[in-house]
Amino acid sequence: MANVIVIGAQWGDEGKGKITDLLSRSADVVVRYQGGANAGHTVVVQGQTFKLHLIPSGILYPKTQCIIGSGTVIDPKVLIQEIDQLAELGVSTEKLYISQTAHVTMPYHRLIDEAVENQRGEHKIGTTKRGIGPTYADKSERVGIRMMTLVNPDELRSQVTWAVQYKNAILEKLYDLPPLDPQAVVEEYLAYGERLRPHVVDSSLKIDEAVRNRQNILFEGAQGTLLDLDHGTYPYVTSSNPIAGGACVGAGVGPTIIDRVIGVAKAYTTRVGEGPFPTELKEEVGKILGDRGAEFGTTTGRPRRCGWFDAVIGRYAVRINGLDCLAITKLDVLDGLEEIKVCVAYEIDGETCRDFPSSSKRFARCQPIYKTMPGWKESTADCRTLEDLPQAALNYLKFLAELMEVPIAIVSLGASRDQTIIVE
Ligand code: 2SA
Ligand code: MG
Repeated sequence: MANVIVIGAQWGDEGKGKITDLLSRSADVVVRYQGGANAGHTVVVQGQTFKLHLIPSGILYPKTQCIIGSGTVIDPKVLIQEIDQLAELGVSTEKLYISQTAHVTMPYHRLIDEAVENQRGEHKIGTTKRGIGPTYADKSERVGIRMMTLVNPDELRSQVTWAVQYKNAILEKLYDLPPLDPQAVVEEYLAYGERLRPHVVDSSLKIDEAVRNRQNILFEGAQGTLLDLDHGTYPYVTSSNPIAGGACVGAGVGPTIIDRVIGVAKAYTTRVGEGPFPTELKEEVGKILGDRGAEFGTTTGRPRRCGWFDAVIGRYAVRINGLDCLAITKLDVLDGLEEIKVCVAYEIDGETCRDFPSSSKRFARCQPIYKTMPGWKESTADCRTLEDLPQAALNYLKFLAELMEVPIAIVSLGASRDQTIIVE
């Protein structure tokens, strides 16, 4: 398997969880490199369903080391809840490592995230309100608290006391919110530091050890390409770099150790939160996709907006991430549709455009140009090879691969591990 990056090729929720779960089987190390408690994947253990936000699902394999890298932001409260949840199910977190240089989400980050969203009115982003943007903003402003401080009581006391006082002025003056009690925050976070200390390491060094031992490393992206801070639909993006390039920065490795980049895309498109979405279907078919695909956010439970597959953003994801191949998920959700549309280009201001416009304003004016394909009546849920698929489904996949000029390596037809076609 070698060293592989798995990224979302759309707006997140592409089903990366299932694909990384499949690949985790042959991984020695799984690394999260960006994002925080805004991510979410549903995991089924011993028939019990539960949600992970920060810990990679690779934790379910006893031998796999899981690393939460430097480029992530960590809400210690959420992380400890996840560790406790796993312990209740008898899953050990002994091999969970947290980067000492990752930044810590503080109570004021969550408050400010919510307050800014409320103040933005019609300009709101539709964030998950998990404090992600404000935590990354503090990192850039160089007033953030890092994991190495969280686990050092003396440093924590002095830095957190100062930070809470600094933020209190902002909370009161800008957002009309009551101040936080610095002492109470210090006590709360001292306890978190105590719990998490055994997990905190120099993660870049830990990953380097694995590289030198020729172990297989899986870099697991959260969110998706179009939510990338630099290359997504700004300002309707998250505050980190989910794209493949983000893996090197966020994990602390050089690009030369990466062997393969896999993009995960749904057989249609979804988006949660605000922002332009050219192929969005607000009527009947969109509702069918949402119902059949159970399209609700794992973290916030918000209904996801649904639409047809957009090959313009698909090609963009291939370019921005240097994708070697694609995993197409949830093909089964399209079963039974009379016809299926694929956006092959946009019309913008009377012109045809085949490339993703980097201006969100232009993107918002794009009208999809569709190719309509016949659907299939049969259920694909039990197909295990490409030959098992109805001809129309196979044609659909072939057309997507042709448009994006990369091969499709994996097709997923349902949530369970065996509902998968691995293309030889
Ligand atoms: P934030 O909270 O600052 O990162 O939000 C900024 C934008 O990024 C979007 N975003 C996401 N989109 C899809 N899936 C995400 N993860 C959760 C999930 C979302 C949920 O697993 O479904 O449960 O609602 C995710 N995280 C961030 C967000 O919608 C904003 O558009
Ligand atoms: Mg998700």
